[in-house]
Amino acid sequence: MSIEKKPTAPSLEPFKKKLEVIQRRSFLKKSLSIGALSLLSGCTLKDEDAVDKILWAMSQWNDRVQSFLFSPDKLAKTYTEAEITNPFPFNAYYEEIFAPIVDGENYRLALSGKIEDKKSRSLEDLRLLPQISQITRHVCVEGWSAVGKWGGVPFHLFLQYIGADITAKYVGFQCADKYWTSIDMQTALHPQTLLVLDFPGKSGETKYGFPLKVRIPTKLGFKNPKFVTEIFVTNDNPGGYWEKQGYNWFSGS
Ligand SMILES: Nc1nc2c(c(=O)[nH]1)N[C@H]1C(S)=C(S)[C@@H](COP(=O)(O)O)O[C@H]1N2
Ligand SMILES: [Mo]
Repeated sequence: MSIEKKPTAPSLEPFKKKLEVIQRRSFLKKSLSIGALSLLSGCTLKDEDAVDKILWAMSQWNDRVQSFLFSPDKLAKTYTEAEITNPFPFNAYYEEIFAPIVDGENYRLALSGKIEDKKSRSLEDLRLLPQISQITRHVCVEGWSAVGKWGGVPFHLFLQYIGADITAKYVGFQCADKYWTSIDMQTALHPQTLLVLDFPGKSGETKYGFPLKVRIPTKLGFKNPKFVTEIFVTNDNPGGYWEKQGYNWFSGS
């Protein structure tokens, strides 16, 4: 697997249709009356809950279609140092001043689920593994994107190192704030998916996810967990913070 290989198509293209789908869905949610949705779905819907169920079902259909289209060989475009966005934007479901500050010295990454070696790992342990750096574009559904540089351990190597069951369907991430998200195993094994130890911004800046983040350039921004405290491997879809509120789970290529 070559990490250096450059893709032939511009990376934003594959995102565009999916972004439209997500935007259309949030538009639907705001504008469609319960009555109209009842007509569309052919059932009688009485409350907001029922509307959510229909949207959720639509999203799962979408996931199936997208996972069918997913090509494990497709690489996200990489950029040059000169193209890096500076300063890199901060985003979270809260204001910047509330970003958690995790003590790196006492940090231990918890491992659970279908993993052979569940011993928790310190930052020192993780630093012993092979590392690469990568300059890619982060695309947020809120309508902005930015080019950033992240360094760390290729995630497929990490999964191998901890003896993860790669026949399992999902990898989930729990974070130091109340955030969580999850990805399919194929994406977890993608050559550009990175267990991030080196972040954008000035040295000592923690808001971009210190001490651990997972960078997935083939996925939308919200699928890229920051301040990761636990990684788990499972066959039950763990969903996620935004996914639970209706964002499309697959959200990527
Ligand atoms: N722990 C955690 N991870 C998170 C989020 C969050 O609120 N908490 N927000 C997500 C969203 S929506 C985006 S766009 C990116 C923002 O990352 P950045 O601050 O490095 O730009 O983080 C993602 N990962
Ligand atoms: Mo985002």
